[in-house]
Amino acid sequence: MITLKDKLFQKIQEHRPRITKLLKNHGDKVVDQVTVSQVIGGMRGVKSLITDISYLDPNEGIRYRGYTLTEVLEKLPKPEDSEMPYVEGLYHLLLTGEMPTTKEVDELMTNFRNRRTVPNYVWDVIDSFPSESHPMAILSAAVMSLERESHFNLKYKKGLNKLDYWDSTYEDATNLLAKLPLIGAYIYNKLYHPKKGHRHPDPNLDLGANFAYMMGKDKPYDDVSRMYFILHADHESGNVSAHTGHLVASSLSDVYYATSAMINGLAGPLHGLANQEVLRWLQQLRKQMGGKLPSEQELKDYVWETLNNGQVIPGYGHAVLRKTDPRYSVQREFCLKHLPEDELFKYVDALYKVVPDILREQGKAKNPWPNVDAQSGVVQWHYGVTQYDFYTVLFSIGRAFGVLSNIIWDRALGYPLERPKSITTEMLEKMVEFEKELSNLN
Ligand code: NMX
Ligand code: MLT
Repeated sequence: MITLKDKLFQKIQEHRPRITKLLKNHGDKVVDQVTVSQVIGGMRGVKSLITDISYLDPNEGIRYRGYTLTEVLEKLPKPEDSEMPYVEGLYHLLLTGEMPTTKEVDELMTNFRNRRTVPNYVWDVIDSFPSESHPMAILSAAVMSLERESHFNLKYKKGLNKLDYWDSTYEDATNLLAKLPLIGAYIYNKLYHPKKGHRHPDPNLDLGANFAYMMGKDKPYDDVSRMYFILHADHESGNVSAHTGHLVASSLSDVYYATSAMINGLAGPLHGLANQEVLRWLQQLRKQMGGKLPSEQELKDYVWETLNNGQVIPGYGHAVLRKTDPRYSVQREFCLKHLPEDELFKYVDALYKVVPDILREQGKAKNPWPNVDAQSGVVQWHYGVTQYDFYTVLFSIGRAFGVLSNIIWDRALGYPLERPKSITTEMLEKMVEFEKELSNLN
């Protein structure tokens, strides 16, 4: 049977001439122009990265390899009696652009199981952290400690042909992806259930179900995990975590360095940590309400109070999206089906009705609609994962699938070291002065 790696190699060979041709025949073609606002404003919207793993349309939301999230969730093979597909199948889709067959997913599950043993020194690293440490700091360090396992590094030192970089990168990436859920569950148990101890993985379970098992959660938490990892897997290449992973790997740092860096980027409240912030903000409101559901006016007052204090509304707004994030909608549908009476879900739903109008009225945010983080914590909370500091660890496990798929392809296509050019404020000032003088002359 043809393995995922064989199929990936076929795809790589098919793709390489496309990049060579673009560079050779059209290398000087202008793709985009850059304005002063973009130079100062975080390069927003500048088309200067390439990825084939996913694409984010501002109005439609994310597509993985051309498929909408609804299609991904419908078409990927699922375990029996489950609503959500195998995460292993997503990896196949992201890497090859093809929906896997059930047989291919079975093969990949075995492949993942064979790679998931975590060396004991990683548990020691995690155990050595004080219990007040943030789980994202622990996760980043745990991934970093695994760096000594890198095949890429070993081979590079021995002398590696550039055309073969992708191969050992694939090995490193797949090893890390198989281990990450175990590391996440270990951090959870260590920080929040130290007396229960750590469960060993169940060899019969797929990645999502095993994660639920190791977290000590019953059904449907397996589906929640699969849904969570799949929804967070990729958001094209410009977001902080994906971009950081790509940037670090572009210097040929191995995937352990790159993944640890991407985790660090995700740990900021404007990015992945927003899911934690949403829950913190909701709990504050809940406390203020003394247990009763807020009226529409009370909700509006709370939102305005946050804005008037110079803070952002967590879970709302986006650098690219201009509509409700489809990742929000998928989770909302899940909540409507499984937890329509959940108190926090009611809060979130009520906020959906008031926040966009308020943000529009305030007139600052370009996108007044909710993003993925507005819903995700509520689902976790409902199934007993109430330690919201942990939510971004879940985001990281999912995001690693997209970031690592990208890094494998970066290496396969020989993309170079990333090194944009910076200029000084004085240079910008001189540039605009010159433009002014020119227009005065005309
Ligand atoms: N609440 C209040 N103000 C906002 C919000 C919001 N949710 N979103 C944007 N703004 C403000 C923003 O702070 C900026 O203000 P100022 O001019 O004073 O600097 C202004 O609106 C213009 O910002 P935008 O161009 O609309 O947004 P930008 O692309 O700079 O930032 C986010 C995007 C996502 C960082 C921003 O919308 C935000 O801070 N949202 C809340 C945090 C959040 O939910 N982050 C998670 C994003 C998804 N993810 O998982 O990464
Ligand atoms: C993401 O999933 O990375 C976020 O929505 C942020 C982004 O795309 O900029």
